[in-house]
Amino acid sequence: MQCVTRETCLKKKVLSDLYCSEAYKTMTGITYRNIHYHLIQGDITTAGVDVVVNAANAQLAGGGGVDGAIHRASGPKLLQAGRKIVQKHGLLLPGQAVITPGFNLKAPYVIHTVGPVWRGGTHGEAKQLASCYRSCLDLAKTYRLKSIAFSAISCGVFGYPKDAAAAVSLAELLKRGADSGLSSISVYLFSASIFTIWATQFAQQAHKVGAEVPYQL
Ligand code: AR6
Repeated sequence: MQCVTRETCLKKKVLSDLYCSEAYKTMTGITYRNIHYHLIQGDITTAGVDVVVNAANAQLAGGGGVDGAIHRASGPKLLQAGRKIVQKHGLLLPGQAVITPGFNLKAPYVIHTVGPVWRGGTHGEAKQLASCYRSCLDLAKTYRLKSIAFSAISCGVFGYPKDAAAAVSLAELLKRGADSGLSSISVYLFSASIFTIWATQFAQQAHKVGAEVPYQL
C-alpha cells in the first residue's frame, strides 16, 4: 500500500498537515456537521493533533498495546501524572476519562479512557464504550481543543469484537461530535485488517445519519 502524499491530500481538499504525514498508509474521511472525520491507518503516537486518546487501564499504570506505545513516546512523566490522578481520585471506571499533558509526544495532551472488557455483550459493554467517547469529547470541549485522535478503545486485549466496537464508537462520534467544539476527529487504526473493518462501519454509520459517502485515499 502506498503512503498518502501531500499532493493527494490537497487534491482531496484535506488541507491540514495532519493528513499529509507519511506516517500512515491509508485514510478515509467525511465532513459532517462542519467536522472533519477521518479513519487513519497508522501509529497514533505520530498524530499531529491537540490530543491523542489512550486506551488505558484503571490504574493509569501503562501497559501493552497503544497504552505502551503512548507511554514510550511520551516518557516517564506520563506515568507520574497518571499516578497522581489515581492517588487523588481513585481508579478509573470503564467509560471515564482524564486528561494529562503529552510531555514528549507531538500532541500536547493525552486523554486516558478505560474501555470495557468484553464479556459477551450483555454486561453493558456498548454503553460503557459509548461513554468513553462521550467523556473524551467532553474533556476536549472543556479544554477548547480543536483536533483529537482516538485509538480503537477495547479492540485489543479487552477483546471487544472490532466491527461491533466500530459501530458503537462511530455512531457516538457522529452523534456527539458537533457539540464538542472540535473541528477534526480521527481514529487511528493500527493494522490494515482493523482499518478495513472500521472503514466498512464508517460507511454504514455515515449513511445512517445522512452524511456524505466517505472518500478513500
Ligand atoms: N497506534 C494506534 N493503535 C495502536 C497502537 C498504536 N501505536 N498500538 C496498538 N494499537 P489495546 P484495549 C491498537 O490492547 O483493548 C493495555 O495494556 C491495537 O492494535 O491497546 O482497550 C492497557 O493498559 C488495538 O486495535 O487496548 C489496558 O490494560 C487498539 O490499539 C488494556 O491494554 C486497542 O488495543 C486496554 O485494552
